[in-house]
Amino acid sequence: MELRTLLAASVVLVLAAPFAALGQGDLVDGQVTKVDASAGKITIKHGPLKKFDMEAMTMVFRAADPAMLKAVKAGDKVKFDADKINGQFTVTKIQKAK
Ligand SMILES: [Cu+2]
Repeated sequence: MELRTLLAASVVLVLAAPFAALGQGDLVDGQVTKVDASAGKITIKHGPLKKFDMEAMTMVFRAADPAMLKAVKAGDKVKFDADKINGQFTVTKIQKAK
C-alpha cells in the first residue's frame, strides 16, 4: 500500500514537471501586426528571443493551434512562446498582455 502511494506521487511529479518549466517568465513580449487565419500564420513584432538567439524583430510564425488566431488580432500586445517545429518557427502559446 505504501509503495503504491509512493508510485502515485512520483507520477504526479513527472506529469507536473513540464508545466512548471512553462513559467510566465519564459514568455516573450510581442505585438501582433497581422493574423492570417487561412494560412495558419501570425506576424509578431517580438522582443529578443534568447531561445533562438534573435534580436527584436517582426516576423511570421506558424500557429500550433488555429484557435490561437481567433484569440488575438492585429494590434494586440501579447506574451508568447515559440518553438522550431519541423523547421518552422511556431507559436506554441500566446496570451494577451495587459
Ligand atoms: Cu524573430
